[in-house]
Amino acid sequence: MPEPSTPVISAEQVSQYEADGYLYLEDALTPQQVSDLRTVFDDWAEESRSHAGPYGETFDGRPRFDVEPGHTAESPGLRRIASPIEVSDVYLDAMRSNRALEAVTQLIGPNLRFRESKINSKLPGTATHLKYHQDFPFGPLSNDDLITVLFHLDEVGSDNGPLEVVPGSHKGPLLEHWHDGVFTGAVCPDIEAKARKRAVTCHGAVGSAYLMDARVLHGSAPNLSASPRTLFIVQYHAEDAHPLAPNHLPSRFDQEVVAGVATGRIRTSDYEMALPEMPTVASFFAVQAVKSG
Ligand SMILES: O=C(O)CCC(=O)C(=O)O
Repeated sequence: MPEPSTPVISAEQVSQYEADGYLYLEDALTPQQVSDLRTVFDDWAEESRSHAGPYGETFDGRPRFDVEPGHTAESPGLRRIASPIEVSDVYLDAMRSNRALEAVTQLIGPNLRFRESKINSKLPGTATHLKYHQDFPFGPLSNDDLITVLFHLDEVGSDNGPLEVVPGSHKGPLLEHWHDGVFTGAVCPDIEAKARKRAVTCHGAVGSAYLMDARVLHGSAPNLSASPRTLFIVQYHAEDAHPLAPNHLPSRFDQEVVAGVATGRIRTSDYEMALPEMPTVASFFAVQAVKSG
């Protein structure tokens, strides 16, 4: 790891993050990390061929490996791996040590905790997409210094289902993710339609990452190409932000201090929102599909 005196991001990049709510970081992972992470993922994708539906088990008893409807041995649709750090030391080590984590210390302070991790995979020809949402309403904390880091394990272009973000939306309100008494995990269609007009697509090289404020409105389209799109996604938050709702991607590493020290303090920020609902299915891909049509 570079010395603290060697900042990973410049003052301009910090200002850009504050204005837009997200930042692109090259070389967030080393080539060796990418290669190791990919090898483990490819084995999991291969293994998924022998399962007809979601399988494996997480900390809270839900399936760890989620496959999309239509998944078959011939045409596998592995779309989500919950908490891969619990079943792979390669993923655990990458969560604990990467350049994006150092950049996060520059953005929200030196003391950080880990919150959750997952892999979102869009294999070629799969239909899974993500409706627009903010991450914070899924897992409120006492303050909103929560950053989602999306690591690219594949090159991401405009047609393999890139992340779409709405610049500046982190400065707007926390939006409603409950509709007609149901936690859909998505904003309402009207808000999504307007947001899409302002959204930018997040392309990137293998090993790069996007750092995204958890209040940023975002989603992503299906993969229409012959190239996979695999993201390793990790959330880090300020050490003095304490959870106010159960973690929907729980793991035994939840709340691990991954940078700096434990201060024993609580800091609050001023916001109001509805409590989220814990999913009973394998992932929020399924929640969004079932509950918002
Ligand atoms: O996979 C993606 O493109 C977006 C990830 C995301 O927004 C999520 O999983 O909450």
